[in-house]
Amino acid sequence: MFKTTTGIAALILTAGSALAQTTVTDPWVRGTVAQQKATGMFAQITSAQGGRLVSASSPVAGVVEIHEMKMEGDVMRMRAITALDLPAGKAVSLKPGGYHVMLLDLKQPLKAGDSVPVTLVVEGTDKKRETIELKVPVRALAAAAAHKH
Ligand SMILES: [Cu+2]
Repeated sequence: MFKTTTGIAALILTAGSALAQTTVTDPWVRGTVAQQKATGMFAQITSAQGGRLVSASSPVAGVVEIHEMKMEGDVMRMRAITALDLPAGKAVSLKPGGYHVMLLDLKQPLKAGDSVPVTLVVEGTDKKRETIELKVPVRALAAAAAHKH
């Protein structure tokens, strides 16, 4: 009896800590206009024990990539990266002009007030993968910081 109880408690503890590993705060997606096929998702991501954002997906986009912005000469360009490092306990900002999750091949325009399901996969330093399901609100397309390829 005692052994069984201990086993269950240990399992619950393990599951609980795995879920709490990564926190995503203030996620949002930039709204799009008709015919626009790509947009960015932004958020603050904190991994308690450290890890890497290794993939993202969303039912509204045919392709989802992790992007960084880099100066090439005097032109700011974005490119896909295979993973985004999340140092332990440090909030990493995904924001316009910086890292972002790129939603490509959009199936429909995204309007302010909508919410978009996005799944993030974070690989911990122990190689365990954590899946984070988000409902991300869409914010109006801002005039500043146009997001173009
Ligand atoms: Cu991008």
